[in-house]
Amino acid sequence: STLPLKTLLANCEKEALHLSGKIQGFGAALFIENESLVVTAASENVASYIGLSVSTLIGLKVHELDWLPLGVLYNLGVNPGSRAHAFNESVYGQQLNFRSHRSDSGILIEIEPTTAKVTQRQYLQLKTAILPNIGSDWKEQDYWEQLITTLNELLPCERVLLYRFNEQWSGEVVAEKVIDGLQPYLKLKFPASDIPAIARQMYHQNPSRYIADSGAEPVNFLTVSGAPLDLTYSDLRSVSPIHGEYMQNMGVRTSFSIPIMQQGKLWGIVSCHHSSVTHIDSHVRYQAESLVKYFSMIFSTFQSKSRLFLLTSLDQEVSRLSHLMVNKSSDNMNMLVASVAKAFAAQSCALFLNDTWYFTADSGLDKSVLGDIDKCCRWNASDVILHEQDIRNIEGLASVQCDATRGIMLIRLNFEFDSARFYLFRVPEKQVTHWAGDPDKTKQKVNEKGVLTPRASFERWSEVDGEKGIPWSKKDILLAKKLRAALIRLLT
Ligand code: BLA
Repeated sequence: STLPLKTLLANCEKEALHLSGKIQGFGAALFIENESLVVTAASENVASYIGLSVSTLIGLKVHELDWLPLGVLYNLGVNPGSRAHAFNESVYGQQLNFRSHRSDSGILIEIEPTTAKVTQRQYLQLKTAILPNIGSDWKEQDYWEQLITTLNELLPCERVLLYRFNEQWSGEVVAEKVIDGLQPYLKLKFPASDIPAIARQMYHQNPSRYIADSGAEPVNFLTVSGAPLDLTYSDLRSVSPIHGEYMQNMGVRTSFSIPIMQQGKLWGIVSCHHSSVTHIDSHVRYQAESLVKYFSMIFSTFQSKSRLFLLTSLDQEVSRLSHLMVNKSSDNMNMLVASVAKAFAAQSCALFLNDTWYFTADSGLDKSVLGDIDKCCRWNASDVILHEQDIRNIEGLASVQCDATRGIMLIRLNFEFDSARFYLFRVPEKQVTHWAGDPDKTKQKVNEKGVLTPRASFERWSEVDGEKGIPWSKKDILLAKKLRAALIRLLT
């Protein structure tokens, strides 16, 4: 391609998903305008569900629809995106699920056939299954696996997986149930561009996304004005052609995904796949949504507990380390650098204090290299804590040739006078990332609209990097901040 990668990725973000002007054909929809209480839009297939054609329906007033539960829906539909106003009604002998989504301009009504019934008792069993038994001590992996196992019982899919986002929005499959004969995705990573921000944002508005058939022709949603209706809250919204292609490349015809929110942020998604077209009844979908919401709550409690536990253990660690600083004898300082290196899983540590350097012994740290690094970093205007997996990314240090100092963390204890600072170093280590297909977008094709097309292979593709130190974790950075705060008090 001739377009730069940045432009290609930006083009992926431009697709107005909510203005596709089409729906999926497993249901039908109509729209009643607020001001006039008149039907101003309907999907081309609406007659097959309620016996009225688009041309008959458009222009009708709400009271002329009183033989349908629509009037009721109109009065109830006050809660955008809510499932509270979804219910079944038999029309011409066919059991239909109706749901309404109210917006400022009017009310969107969606209709789809329904057969399945999940009983309260069955649902209670599923809810119980995702909770730890009294007395058991579940780790995060146990919570994840139990959720996926439970959903696998509810949903008629060949694959159910839990996908967790990382900070840069790429993600990893952390739990999976998949039938024999399909390639497992467990532990594989997927690049952020597989779910563009514009698609991730939709999960903040919708409790799930159901794609009934990635190969189906969409159905036109006709409006009086000719302008496409906003389908943000629609469960029937047509599938992005790019994503339809992605699914086909993956061998998936039906997919159903549910967001997992934590503290208002998209933490991950549950994704279910089937290789042939499989209908997932609206009631089963709502139950799955509800179960995942329930899980999100339970898991958020678990995460808070884990975080509290981590903070407490870091405080203990900091108190143990800072105790050595009470008496700044050189014995104590030598002990301190050794203990700090250990606490950070760093191979070496250096401390500059009162015009003196203290080093971890036998750690391969070259004092002249350290001098060069310090000359460059001590005035580096970044935050009080500076860290890199590869020291060569720091301006002025691109040519440092020393394995002992590849990963670096600088903790400035005393920023203003620049008189006290810690350096932590990690050696390069071989790190392997397993991707589902080569994530290098520059190798992918671009379509006629200048939009990147999805990759064709999801085969395990391993990226090996032996040049960097192990990444500095959130826990490392938190420890650095806490240690700094404790030591500063002892310096003044
Ligand atoms: C949507 N991409 C999605 C969705 C998922 C993924 C889950 C939401 C819709 C759904 O549930 O199917 C990706 N699905 C995954 C991943 C796994 C999975 C990572 O099961 C892991 C196992 N996609 C591309 C490129 C573009 C792109 C290059 O690969 C853009 C140029 C776009 N993805 C894209 C779009 C959507 C999407 C536009 C929204 C589709 C829609 O809602 O209609």
